[in-house]
This record gives sequence, structure tokens and C-alpha cells, in this order.
Amino acid sequence: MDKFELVIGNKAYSSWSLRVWLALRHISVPFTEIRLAMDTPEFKSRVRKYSPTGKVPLLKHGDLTIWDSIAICEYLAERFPAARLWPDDTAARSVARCVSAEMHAGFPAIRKSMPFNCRATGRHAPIPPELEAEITRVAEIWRNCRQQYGQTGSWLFGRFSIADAMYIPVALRFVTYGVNNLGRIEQAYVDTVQAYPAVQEWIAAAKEEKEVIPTSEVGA
Ligand SMILES: N[C@@H](CCC(=O)N[C@@H](CS)C(=O)NCC(=O)O)C(=O)O
Repeated sequence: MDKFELVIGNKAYSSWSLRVWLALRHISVPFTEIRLAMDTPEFKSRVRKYSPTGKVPLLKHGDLTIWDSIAICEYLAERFPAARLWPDDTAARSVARCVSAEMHAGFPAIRKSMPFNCRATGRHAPIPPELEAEITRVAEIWRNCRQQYGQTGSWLFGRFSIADAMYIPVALRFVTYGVNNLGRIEQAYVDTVQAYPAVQEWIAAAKEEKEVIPTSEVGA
């Protein structure tokens, strides 16, 4: 099989990179990681060599280039069915796709007011009503998925799935910005995320990074 190359941004700041990295790690296929430091003078020219959008993440597999996180996850799910990156049950799979799409396309207030910064804790973000509403919706998604589909494990649909890859960076944002008024089920999900070895490995690597992007360092 052709080798996989994953182009990512800073581990400290790139939530979309984390999502696909987690999916790749889950299927246990070897891959080469190409890390491009974002917000630097050379980032755009370097990333343009790989990506038509000038954004990360991007997966190269042989001649194929895939430049969007959901498309990368779907590709991996198709190529590695044994990894069961989506739930087996049709209804659960449809819901998993809905909540994944909701994350991929939505939650602008969370993204804007709580920039991904997995090295940091103890940060504070003002919580205007639109941010509160999005936090409430995320909590509702986690609670509903765990209650309806999560009986076989501690992830949203029991086993780890693409839906978890999508929401893990949100859980880490809640840790960074101290969103701790979650219900018992949702907090248990955050605990699952924090205890996951792949997440711990990513955060440890992020802590080794030297670059600082001031616009992502908020709430100190
Ligand atoms: N829709 C894209 C979003 C990718 C994206 O926004 N990536 C950010 C990093 S998390 C990026 O490349 N930012 C650098 C820039 O825009 O210069 C996906 O799902 O992959």
C-alpha cells in the first residue's frame, strides 16, 4: 500500500489537525507527519505546496491529496473498514454523521471565543449568550449520544468513532477555558478524552513546541 503522509499545523493550536491525526492513530497505519508552523512568514508558501486551500490538515496517499478533515476521515473509514470508524448500526451511524457535520460546519462562537490551545489551562473566556447556547448544544449532543448509543464503551457511540475525533478538541477547549458546569454524563466524556493515551501524546508534543501564536493565546 502507498504510504500515508499527513500535513498538520502546530499541535498546540490546530484542532482540525488533531481530528484527523486521531483517526489515523486509531486505524494504526504507519504515517509520516509533516508539521508546518502556522502564522509564520513561510507557512502559506509551504502549505500551498501541498494544499489547494492553503490550510491544514491534508492527507497524501500515493497520487491522491485530500484537503479536508471530514473527507480524510471518510477516506480512512472506507479504506480501513475493520477499524470501524463509524458505528455499525445504520441509525447510530446516521446520527454520528449528523453530529460530526454539525461540528464541522458550526459552533462559530466556540471557535472564535475559545481558540484551540491544548497546552493551556486556567484560561477564562467571557461567555455571552451565543457562546452559552453553543456550549449547551454540545453538552446536549454528548449527553444524547452517550445515553442512546454509548452503552458499549465510554465514547459517544460506545467505541471510538469519527464523532469523537470531531468533538475531542471541543472537550479540550472546555478544559482550557474551565467550562466545568457540565452535567455528570458530559463531564465523564471530558474525563474520557483527557485519559485517552493518544490525546495525552498529542498534548505532550504540543508542550514541546516553541512557537506562540498570540491570537490563540486568550483569556490568561
Ligand atoms: N474545513 C477545513 C478547515 C481547516 C482549517 O481551518 N485549518 C486551519 C488550522 S486548524 C488552518 O490551516 N489555518 C491556517 C490558515 O488559515 O492560515 C478542514 O476541515 O480541514
